[in-house]
Amino acid sequence: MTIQTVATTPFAGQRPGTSGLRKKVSEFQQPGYLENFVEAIFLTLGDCGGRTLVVGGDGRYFNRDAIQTILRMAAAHGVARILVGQGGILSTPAVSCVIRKHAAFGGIVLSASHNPGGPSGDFGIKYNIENGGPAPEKFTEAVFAMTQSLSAYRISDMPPVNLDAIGTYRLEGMRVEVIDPVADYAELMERLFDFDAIRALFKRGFRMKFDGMCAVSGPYAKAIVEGMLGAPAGTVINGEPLEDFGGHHPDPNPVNAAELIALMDGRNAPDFGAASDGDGDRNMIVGRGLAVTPSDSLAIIAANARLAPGYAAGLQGIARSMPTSMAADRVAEALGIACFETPTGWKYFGNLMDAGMVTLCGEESYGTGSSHVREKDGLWAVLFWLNMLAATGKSVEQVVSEHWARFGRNYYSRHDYEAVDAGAADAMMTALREALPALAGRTLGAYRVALADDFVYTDPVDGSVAARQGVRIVMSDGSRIVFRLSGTGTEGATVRLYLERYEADPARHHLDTQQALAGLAAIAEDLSQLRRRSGRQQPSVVT
Ligand code: G16
Repeated sequence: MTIQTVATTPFAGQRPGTSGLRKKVSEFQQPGYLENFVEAIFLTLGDCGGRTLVVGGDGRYFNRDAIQTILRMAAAHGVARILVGQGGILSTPAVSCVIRKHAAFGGIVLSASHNPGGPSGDFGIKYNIENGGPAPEKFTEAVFAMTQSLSAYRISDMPPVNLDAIGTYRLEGMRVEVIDPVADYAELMERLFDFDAIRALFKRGFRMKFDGMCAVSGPYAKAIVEGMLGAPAGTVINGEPLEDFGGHHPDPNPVNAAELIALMDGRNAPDFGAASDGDGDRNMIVGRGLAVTPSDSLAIIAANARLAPGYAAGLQGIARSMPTSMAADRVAEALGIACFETPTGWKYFGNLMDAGMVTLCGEESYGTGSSHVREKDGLWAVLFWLNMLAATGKSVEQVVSEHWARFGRNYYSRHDYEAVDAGAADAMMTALREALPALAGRTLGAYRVALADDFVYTDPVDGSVAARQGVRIVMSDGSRIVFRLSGTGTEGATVRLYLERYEADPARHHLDTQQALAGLAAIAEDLSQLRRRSGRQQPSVVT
């Protein structure tokens, strides 16, 4: 075995987005494309001698090939020990858990999350730092800069490692440990939640369906929900990770998890439904005939946190991304704790959690999590809900209605316009930004604008500033319209329009969401001319 230095030239467009580098598989398959990005990570990390790294992915097409390449490059860069999930599988929260538990230096996560997989789908790669969370922008920008000046990468010619057999291998002086992808994570979950109470719930005949969407969370849900918690076999559906996710779009929202929604809307629906995404960090919570919005889920978990043993001491604080509804803010106020508003991207929560300023974090994009790891965590959220239902004996619908009755309801919806011409999307954002200074104080429909700006975040821990994080128009009653461009799409631009309206009166808590938000949607269209500019008469996806 020898270590080779291979000449290369930079590829354009290797700047990581909201969550790592996500591109079409075909782009990643170009000779040197993955290698260049991985080389840039290693060069940014510096001396890797004696270090431990974690590697795993969501099992999508190209996962195994990418892992073998990364192992050969890690060996060439002097990494001492590398932990790999069996079959190349590790959910994103499990990577975070393993990094923390084994005091690794960091980890490489291979996933394009909720984006479709397969040869014509997407692939992705990101680096997580030693706290288990996504690398901050300072690091990702350094990696990008490095990709633009590379002239060579280093790689060993060692043979492929057998990823399917748990065990330890030695290659080029590097120790490769193929580990059980579920064990460390399951042990952590058992410490956080009241497994006895959940077991008793299932014993009483409680019925649940967990949709693994043919992605990574199937094995975790089977081991924990069916295995450790005693839910009947068949509780987990679409539980085998497939390289193309069975052709599905593994994004747990009511549109993409239509099979689960139909089950939960049907006669004889189970008591509880849940789904997770490609890499296991997103979640959707569903009651009978009711999909809980992620923003509500965060607020409800926060309000009931003490029911779970791992959170019995209370919360330090809550953080949500800017476009996420303000439902959690009301809970934070009632609990007398801080609520932070950050840009979109889980990486922005890391500092707050490390500093002990927040315990719970959540995003409108079906992401919820806590400081138990430094990623959002789909199955964790599902277990939190199970714990809550077991402890209260209430149904999902009851929990949600009672929450609205106590705190009021934040009607909320996101309209996505996908694969829009990038120039048209940029022009729309530029026009909106230019219109902002004249908006404050104006009356728009039934609303008066209290604040109109392009969100700027100053991290309270390290003072770093993230500007241009989304145009927001906040009305005097707290209703909001937010526009931003997605940082995770791989085709053209995805325009996201977020709408939110607060309703205190319980008599008006059961309106149709889109109707409740129609006035704000009309204002948003007037301001942005989104339909004309995008050439679309309606959004591609409404959640
Ligand atoms: C990633 C980020 C999330 C973000 C989401 C959507 O999630 O980790 O913080 O909310 O993308 O981002 P955007 O609106 O820019 O597309 P995931 O699950 O894709 O890793």
